[in-house]
Amino acid sequence: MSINLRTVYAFAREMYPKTSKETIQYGTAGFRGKAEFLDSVMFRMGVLATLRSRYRGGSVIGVMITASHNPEPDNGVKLVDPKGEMLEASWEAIATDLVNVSDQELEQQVAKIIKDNNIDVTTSSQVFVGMDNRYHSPRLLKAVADGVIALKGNVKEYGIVTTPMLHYFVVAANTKEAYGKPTEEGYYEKLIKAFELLRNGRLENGNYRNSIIYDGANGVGARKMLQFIKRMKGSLNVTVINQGIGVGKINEDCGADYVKVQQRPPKSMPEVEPFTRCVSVDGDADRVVYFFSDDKGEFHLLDGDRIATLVAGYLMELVTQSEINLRLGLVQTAYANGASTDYIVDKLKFPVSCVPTGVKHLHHKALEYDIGVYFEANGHGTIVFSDNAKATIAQAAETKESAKTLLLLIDLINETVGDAISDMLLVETILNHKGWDVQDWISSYNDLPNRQLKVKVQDRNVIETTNAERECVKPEGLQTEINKVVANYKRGRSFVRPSGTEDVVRVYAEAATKEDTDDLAYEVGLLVQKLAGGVGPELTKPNSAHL
Ligand code: 16G
Ligand code: MG
Repeated sequence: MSINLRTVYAFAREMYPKTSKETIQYGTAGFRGKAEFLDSVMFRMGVLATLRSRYRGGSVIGVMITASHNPEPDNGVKLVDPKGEMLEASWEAIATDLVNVSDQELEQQVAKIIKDNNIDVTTSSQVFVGMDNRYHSPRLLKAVADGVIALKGNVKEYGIVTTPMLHYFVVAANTKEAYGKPTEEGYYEKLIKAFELLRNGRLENGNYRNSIIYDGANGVGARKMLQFIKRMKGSLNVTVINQGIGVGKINEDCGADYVKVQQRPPKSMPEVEPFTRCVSVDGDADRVVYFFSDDKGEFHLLDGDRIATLVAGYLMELVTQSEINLRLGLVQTAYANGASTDYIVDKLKFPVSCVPTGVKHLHHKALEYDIGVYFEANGHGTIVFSDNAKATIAQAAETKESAKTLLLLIDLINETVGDAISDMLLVETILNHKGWDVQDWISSYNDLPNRQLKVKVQDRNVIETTNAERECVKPEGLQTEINKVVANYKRGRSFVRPSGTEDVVRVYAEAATKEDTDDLAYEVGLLVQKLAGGVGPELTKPNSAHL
């Protein structure tokens, strides 16, 4: 096969010219921005994925077109490496250079990547592409596919799928189906089979009721849940709201991000009995949070930290009962509620580590354990099992029921990346086994009130952090000022970091009371405005009482 790099340039100039002069930054999870500026980015990512596939000996590379929890006009691209991880960090810089060169420099830049990485362009390559249900996604998908074709690569289009489904397809194909069949049906089959075996015909147990309200964020997670329901034979009664079919914009006033950040139910929430279990996923269904309202109408959130502690506690029980010796660990980020960390360290005696925001960091760290549980507070997470763990559990399963359960859990969990639907089925399984309702679950510890704010600044990159984002080293003096403010609040904790997905600085605060938390967040927000070049309107003080 001979490759003519002129084709790349010709395609780019004719069909995907670079229209934006602004430098595009590789964010927390790939490139994201207004859809109208992304055609050239997508085409180039098709090119890059093909090169990456050849670099990795022809393994499948995934490209997912989605802007996750962002509003509808945005879109974005996430690249998936052969084992299901996010694109290797050293290639982020390669990707950034490639999207930022002019059309005229493109051919030369591609040649440089080939040379620098010793890529044999005559070998075969395979790229899987999926997209969310934004109206501009099909156009962008075509751009990715053309990028692959420009380099004579093979492309397989999966159409509308969740991000975790695409990760699953990539891993399934690269493991020669040892992980499952790389088809949509294969994915449903694997999860539903494990889920139903884990239910073992017992649909209700103790306080656990077998029905749930599911907020699909008007995104792809809604459509796929409807597919699950068709195939589940009543093992779980799911009512899907915010289906995104006909009415409702993706993530608008609904979905996991809205529920978590606003700390309230989606706007379209129907009237339900107090303590009804509700679940929200985000626009591409890789995050999940639970919530309910009590008999006084008060809202309660069960976020990623709650899921992490529930899962970690349960896995620990099963491992202990199975009398096997495995290293368990939980990975969190600075956003983890202080109360959850205390609970897991003091009560569950589970080792915890803290890493910077973004799945790539959590996933990587979790791989250091035999059973690595990782969750972000925003509901993004999963569990990874080492080969040693899988072999040990399989052996114990010959004699121990608890180990058999563990084996089925491994099948239910999408190890390749956080998967809202798989995580939800996992939580449902644990609650069912324990006979718990939401009240039992939430009573394990009390969350510290917390608040997040966004601050607009001239250039968010003036903020630099260390110590897993818990400390800010630049601009100089900001951390010292934050420390002074934090010291005035009981159980106060606050940190600031530049967002990797939006042009803002994020402020996180927690403290003993809601009022204190709001005050602390506001004070720190003002410090950021003052010391990091704030722009835009003066920050307004949050007020929980009015939420
Ligand atoms: C992305 C990340 C998510 C992280 C979020 C933070 C992946 C697949 N997703 O959605 O893990 O929590 O960004 O956004 O890594 P931020 O940088 O804007 O706060
Ligand atoms: Mg997402």
